[in-house]
Amino acid sequence: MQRTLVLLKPDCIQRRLIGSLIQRFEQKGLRLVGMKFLQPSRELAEKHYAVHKGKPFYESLLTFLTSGPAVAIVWEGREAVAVVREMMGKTDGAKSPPGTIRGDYGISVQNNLIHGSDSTENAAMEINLWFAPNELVAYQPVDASWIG
Ligand code: DAT
Ligand code: MG
Repeated sequence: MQRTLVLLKPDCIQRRLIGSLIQRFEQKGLRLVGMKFLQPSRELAEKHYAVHKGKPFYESLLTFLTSGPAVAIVWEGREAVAVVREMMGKTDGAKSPPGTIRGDYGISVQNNLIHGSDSTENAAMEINLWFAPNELVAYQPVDASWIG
């Protein structure tokens, strides 16, 4: 079973899309392991997007991620990293096909509603960055044998 980190970014919260996005992942069969609503600090945003430091959009990206509250979620499931990335669509909302989250709700590159880890290694790092171990809840879903 894989775990992945999802962030519902400040535009998602301001546009009141939290429930719509969470519903998609629930319905897909991913199981909720951790969830928190928080105001990301500059320090946390810098660590989260360290890989993009030096790029032209870096400063603007940090300003955006710290511009308001966000929701951090850990989802678990079979192939969770790839499943979430597929459901998100492409980075640019304008190029994301209908049916994907960014394709259905956005047209911006930067304000693209959601972050999802892009590898199992980065997922582990990002989960560790946004959550303390005791904020992740292990349990046995009663429908596990049906969901796969
Ligand atoms: P993704 O979020 O699809 O994994 P990424 O990791 O390459 O994309 O970039 C992180 C975020 O940075 C992305 O969600 C939006 C922003 N970003 C990426 N490329 C950009 C660009 N060319 N101009 C403005 N913002 C950009
Ligand atoms: Mg990325």
